Amino acid sequence: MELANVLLEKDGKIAILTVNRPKALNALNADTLLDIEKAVDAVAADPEVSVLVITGAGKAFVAGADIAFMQPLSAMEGREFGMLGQRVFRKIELLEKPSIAAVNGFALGGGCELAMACDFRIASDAAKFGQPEVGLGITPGYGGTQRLPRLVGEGMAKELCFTADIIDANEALRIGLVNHVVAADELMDFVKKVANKIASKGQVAVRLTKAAINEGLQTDIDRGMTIEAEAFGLCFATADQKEGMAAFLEKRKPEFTGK
Ligand code: DAK
Repeated sequence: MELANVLLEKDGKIAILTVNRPKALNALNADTLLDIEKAVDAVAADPEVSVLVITGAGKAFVAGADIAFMQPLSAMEGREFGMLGQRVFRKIELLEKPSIAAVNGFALGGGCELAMACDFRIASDAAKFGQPEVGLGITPGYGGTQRLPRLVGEGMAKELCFTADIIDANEALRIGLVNHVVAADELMDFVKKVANKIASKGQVAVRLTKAAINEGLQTDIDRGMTIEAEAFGLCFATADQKEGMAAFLEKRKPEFTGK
């Protein structure tokens, strides 16, 4: 697959999507968003891939939506650009495989929002996060007003969005925006270790767990418990459940097939 603004590589069961416009700090224009979408579609359709990792080329993860691209847009074009980004980010969020953002540098505006569309984030110690939109006279538009408060709480999200402050990786760790901070030259190895650990488990169970958490967060606890019970029940129709429990009882490692 030929993609001009994105690299897509496979390393065993992991797909690594690298946003690759380093001269513009990987800023997202429409073509880049469309390339990300094609790459995510390819990952969704590839039975050999269990985990998606998203990172950026050079010193940025993604420095936001492309300001030069957006500046001349009409209201209707702006709406279309907004809907494109929301569609791509939602596709990542709903992907039936876990996704990890390997945040190697600036994750600002749409870049922070792209990282938040992933299931969780692991940052290098060089990473920086922020929602600088109000400084440009716009609101966060790719989920910043929705995903950030769900992740870090209302007050912290409001402060970050209202002030447009840029925070470093350790502050992002402190407020729960990222799960780990590692040295820059160890980032990809660390992320791959976590991804491989996930890939070694029963993939139907991982997928159902992701869906249950995502759906449960949008609903009340009673409905959430029903979603959980349905997911749990469904596992008993899988070969992975038979294998996982048999392997435990036989004191051996399970050999999951994802079926
Ligand atoms: N867009 C376009 N170009 C960018 C860019 C961006 N977001 N960020 C950096 N670049 C370009 C710079 O213009 C520069 O290009 P040249 O001058 O070399 O041609 C090159 O990348 C290198 O950047 P700097 O020279 O500025 O590098 P520094 O290390 O000095 O500074 C920085 C790094 C990340 C602090 C700085 O580049 C910066 O502040 N960048 C802008 C960050 C920003 O404000 N990002 C948020 C963008 S707003 C919507 C939904 C979502 C959105 C919009 C609409 N709808 C629903 C409609 C999202 C909005 C955003 O993300």
